[in-house]
Amino acid sequence: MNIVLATRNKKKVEEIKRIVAGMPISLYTLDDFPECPEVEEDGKTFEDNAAKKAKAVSDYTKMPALADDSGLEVYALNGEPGVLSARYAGENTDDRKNLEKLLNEMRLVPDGIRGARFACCIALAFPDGMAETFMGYSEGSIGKGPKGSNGFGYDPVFYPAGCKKTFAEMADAEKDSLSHRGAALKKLHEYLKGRK
Ligand code: ITT
Repeated sequence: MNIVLATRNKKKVEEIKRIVAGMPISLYTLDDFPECPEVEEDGKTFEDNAAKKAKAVSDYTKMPALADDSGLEVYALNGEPGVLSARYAGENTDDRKNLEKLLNEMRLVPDGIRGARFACCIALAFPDGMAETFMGYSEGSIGKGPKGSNGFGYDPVFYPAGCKKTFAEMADAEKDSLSHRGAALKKLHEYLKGRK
């Protein structure tokens, strides 16, 4: 199936491309559709935002489109930053500032209650308006300082459950086998197999 990846996050593109490498998919990106309009992410849930992005891009390109809406939910912060993960430190922010803000908010939170999970919703929308969503989670905890330089976003402070390394200290394949994105895309794979 030919599918357009409805994301402008280059790190997500990289991860999604390598995870779907074995699936019956040929991926296009928004670089192939430079005029494609931006979509406002105003949903309250990962599902709302992923479906909105996928539908808008499918509508514009007239092709099936796959979107990823994801983020970090920290239990001691009542689920923040959640759907606002990309904009945690403000509108014109970046990964470094978001990470700094998170570590600052967590500075008084003791070991033992620093639990968090990454969530990822993958949405696949079709030109006829139909859309499917697939959720994936990765449980873990937040470290006290950044470790490692692989990956992106909050990877340097996220220790998946039972691991002594952060996502940013892992090789690509190791992160993919434990990640929220890997889990959601596995469900997409099952769905695609069932469609044949
Ligand atoms: P698109 O909407 O164009 O896909 P975006 O970066 O705005 O790109 P989101 O709204 O889904 O995407 O925000 C996701 C944010 O959550 C991302 O910027 C990271 O800060 C964080 N995040 C998601 N997955 C992550 C991962 O695997 N590792 C680290 N941080 C992640």
